[in-house]
Amino acid sequence: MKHSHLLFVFSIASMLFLTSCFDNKETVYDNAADIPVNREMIAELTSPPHVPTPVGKRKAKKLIVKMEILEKEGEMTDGVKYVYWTFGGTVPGSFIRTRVGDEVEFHLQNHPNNKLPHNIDLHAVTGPGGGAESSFVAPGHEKTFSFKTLNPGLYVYHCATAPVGMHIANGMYGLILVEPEGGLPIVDKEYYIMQGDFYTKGANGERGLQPFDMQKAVDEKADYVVFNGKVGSLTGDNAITAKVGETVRLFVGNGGPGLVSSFHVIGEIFDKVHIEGGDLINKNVQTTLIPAGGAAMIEFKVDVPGTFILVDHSIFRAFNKGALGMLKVEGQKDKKIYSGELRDDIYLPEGPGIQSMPTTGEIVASEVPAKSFEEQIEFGKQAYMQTCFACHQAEGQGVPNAFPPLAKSDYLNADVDRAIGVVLHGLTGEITVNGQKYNSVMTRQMLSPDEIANVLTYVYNSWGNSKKVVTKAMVEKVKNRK
Ligand code: HEC
Ligand SMILES: [Cu+2]
Repeated sequence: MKHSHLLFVFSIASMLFLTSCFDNKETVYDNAADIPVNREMIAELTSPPHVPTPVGKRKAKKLIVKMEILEKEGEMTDGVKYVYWTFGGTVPGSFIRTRVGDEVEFHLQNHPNNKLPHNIDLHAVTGPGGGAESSFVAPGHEKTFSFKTLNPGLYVYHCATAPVGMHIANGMYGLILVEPEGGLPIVDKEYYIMQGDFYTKGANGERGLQPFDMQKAVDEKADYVVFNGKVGSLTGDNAITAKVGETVRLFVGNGGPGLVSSFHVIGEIFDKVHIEGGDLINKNVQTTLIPAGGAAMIEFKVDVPGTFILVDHSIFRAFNKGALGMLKVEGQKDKKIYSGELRDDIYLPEGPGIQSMPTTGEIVASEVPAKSFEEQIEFGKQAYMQTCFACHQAEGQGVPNAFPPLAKSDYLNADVDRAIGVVLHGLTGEITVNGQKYNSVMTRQMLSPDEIANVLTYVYNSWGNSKKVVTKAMVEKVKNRK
């Protein structure tokens, strides 16, 4: 009897407990301005390509953001220096993660070593200048203002101090995310990427400290178009990563100042895109347009391993100006989704006659002959970069299973006449280079004897090869041999 009595009391208690839980259930506010904030919290800020912890189910808070402006020298690409103006020391600036209803207390600090005043316009702010009017701050000062996040979405922030274009061009932009009530759906990996265009006095690649070029910026003739402030910020060891089967969310912004981005990931289809960073979701997208001063949230599942290249599909920007990144995916292959190369057959549309690789036909020398060893190397390098490079690669390293290496090639170094013959007549059939078998076709290279001598001298004197000098006479001797 006693037992059942106890059970009864217990069940009443738990019912009361449950009811009180339901009473506490989220009140839905029609107006985000009415969402109450209770506690205070220091915002976690991260530098690209990282993002802070998702808001999840947390309640709206008073969120304290401390952002320090730093003017500092950095590297645009190898040997090219640039003085960046930054929010938080990086381009783009620190990522700010909030939720709807947060009351953001923003502290903008201008480091005393800086030379200029700055301010901040956050597109997530409802108010004059997006905060710019209240945040204009001189070096050695700190300005504070606060705002309530009313609309969920992914927003750009940037400096809006005159000349505005110049402050943005120097790297003063970043992203602030306002998550909806309850947070965005959970994914496995999240990354922060922002495109920007840069204008330098010297042309692309010109070395040294490069000052900002106002005229090029006005003309929108960018020397560099990059992700995350510099060439190579997301390539090689800096690549972002994921594992097969994971879901990835990219927070992609475009700081401009001048160019619109056609954001694309080679070999991946975006399952979902929050267009322009808002609520509207488009599905199954190949390339999404990201306006200057705009953003997009991009989600996809990675199904197969490999290196997926992130580009602005205005493609010269990717391959000539720097707008190229990498997502490296590791895991099991899935032949159902992607087979990989199945076979490589020789395709000769002109008929079998071409297989003999004709050796006749005069080639007119296109250049004055080299007068010295140095000139031979110089001309040879030019010829290499124009013809051989496409297959044998910049450092002569070749491509596994396709193009044999010329760097430290035992095949090359063993027999100079044979190497001359390869360039003169082409090569087909199985060969072994450094222990690896190749069975492919190198077509005859349309070069004059002088050019062949130069290019082979360059190859022999590069990448650990045997330092032979090849002369025009040596090439003619092989050519006239029947
Ligand atoms: C279109 C691609 C292509 C181009 C362009 C090309 N090669 Fe090759 N090369 C090959 C292939 C493929 C082989 C291997 C052929 C085989 O399997 O029989 C090869 C083999 C060679 C070899 C012998 C193997 C070795 O690794 O030592 C030499 C030497 C060579 N190429 C030099 C050159 C030079 C110099 C140029 C530029 C003037 C050049 N090639 C341009 C594709 C190319
Ligand atoms: Cu500024």
